[in-house]
Amino acid sequence: SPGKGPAEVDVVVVGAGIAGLYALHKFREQGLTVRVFEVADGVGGVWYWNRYPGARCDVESVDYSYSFDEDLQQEWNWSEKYATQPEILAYLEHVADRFDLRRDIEFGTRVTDIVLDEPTLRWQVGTDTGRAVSARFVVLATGPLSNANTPAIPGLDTFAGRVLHTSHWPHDGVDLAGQRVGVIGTGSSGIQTIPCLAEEVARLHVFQRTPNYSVPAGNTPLTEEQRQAQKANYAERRRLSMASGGGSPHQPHPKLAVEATDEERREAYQRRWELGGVLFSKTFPDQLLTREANDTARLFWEEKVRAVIDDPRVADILIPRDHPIGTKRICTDTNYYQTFNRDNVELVDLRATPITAIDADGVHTTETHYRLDTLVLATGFDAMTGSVSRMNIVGRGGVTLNETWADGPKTYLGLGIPGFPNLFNLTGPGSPSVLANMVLHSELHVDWVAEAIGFLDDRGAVALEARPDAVAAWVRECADRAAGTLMLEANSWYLGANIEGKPRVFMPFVGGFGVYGQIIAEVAAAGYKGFDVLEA
Ligand code: NA7
Repeated sequence: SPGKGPAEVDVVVVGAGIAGLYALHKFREQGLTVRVFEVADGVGGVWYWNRYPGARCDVESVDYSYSFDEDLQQEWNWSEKYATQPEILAYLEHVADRFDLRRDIEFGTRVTDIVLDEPTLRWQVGTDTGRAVSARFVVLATGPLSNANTPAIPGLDTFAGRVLHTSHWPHDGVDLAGQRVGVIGTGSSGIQTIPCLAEEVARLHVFQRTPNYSVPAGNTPLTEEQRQAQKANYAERRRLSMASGGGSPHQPHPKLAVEATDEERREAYQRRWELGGVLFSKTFPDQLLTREANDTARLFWEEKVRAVIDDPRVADILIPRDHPIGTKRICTDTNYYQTFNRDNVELVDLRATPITAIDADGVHTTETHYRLDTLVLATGFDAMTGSVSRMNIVGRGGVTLNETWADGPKTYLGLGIPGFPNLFNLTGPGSPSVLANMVLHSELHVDWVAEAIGFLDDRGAVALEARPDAVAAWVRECADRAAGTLMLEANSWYLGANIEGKPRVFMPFVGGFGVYGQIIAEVAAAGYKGFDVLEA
């Protein structure tokens, strides 16, 4: 509330999700004063908000967990291979308690303004509760997938039933038994929730605009024996993850897909299929590099999926044709395609019959009116820049970050922006971001920022500020690396393509998590090459 808490700190952290919690812990251990502002009433970030039925992580729980504390990783017991949202939230609450984090977090508080005081190079941080704090450093831990996208469908606000967004699911749950329910959206969230909703509701209409590739998650409970084996091997598992393409320890096949024999390919895809989940898109190292390699994976996938869908016409609608497999994040599911064999589920192909409007009773397409009691929006996020762009961030000369990024986000290493000294954006554009394991990525970024602050303090310097030439070179490098892959062939949210009017820029660094970690470590070791070190 206004007036409470310190008026000056070393670091303000925005957001108490995975990155923000670790940032608070790390900086505090370093002897810095830290204040965290969080909109929600609790910790957890996306795992606080995304409570829809079936919400689960698509990275294995043993990997999608903090590595910074050996006792924590040895003592926490994950119950399943892929943890559910409630379990991940319980874990993050445990971390908050264990490291006594809550005393420096102000909940229910949205940061609205972050304004540079040029003479002192301090940041003035303002919030919607009236609390204001001045800080030397600002760390944005607002998350790349946190700003919900609600489609502008005419009449949406006239619908008489309940409208639920997957990322703002009611905390006390919803009873949908006996209802006619519509789901708009078939990305990861839709694909996870549709099989669960189908079992609960009387009738489910799935409104699909673009089909996605989904692979069975292969989720299973973990036995005590499996947990012990994982824990015994944790150090090696982490080492491999930190050096890997995406932050998990699994290695791609030693051959290229185009070099392997038919039999080797089938075997490799089959093994990954059985392993389950997103790693299918990384079976071979060239799978996202050439169409020829990609097609081998796509055709294997299509055969598997067609085999479980009863009606071939329904299968035709569910199979993507617009993009190579893996160029949008692969979805992972439990019985998604089988759900369309149920009598109470109907797939509506919005490519053939687009939605024209919503009225009090339901959804109109060009062909039919669907009467609904509840409408579920699984329509995703204004990804990577959405949450940052909602804050009024003002740097040198009164120039805002939104003005600076009007043609798309431009950074040095994802971590530095000229005109915005000592402002660090975690896991955002210009870093591997959503292409990597977000927990290890958050740790990598927080550790880098902590070391940078230590570097400044050791030499009595005031600030780090990225140089424009370094930004230009990094932006070019990111674009060149993306252009060398198939990633530009999909209208994905990596490119901002899901939000009308958003500049089309491929935002993540595609060169791999391990490679990126090396690059930012080398920059630090070279005395923050590409940054100006500003002395008092
Ligand atoms: P996504 O992956 O962005 O999926 C959103 C879905 O909503 C997608 O199928 C969209 O179709 C659909 N959508 C969005 N707007 C509309 C309108 N106006 N009409 C019909 N359909 C629409 O979000 P998720 O939440 O599923 O997943 C995001 C990430 O979170 C995921 O990759 C994981 O990493 C975690 P479209 O493809 O645009 O035609």
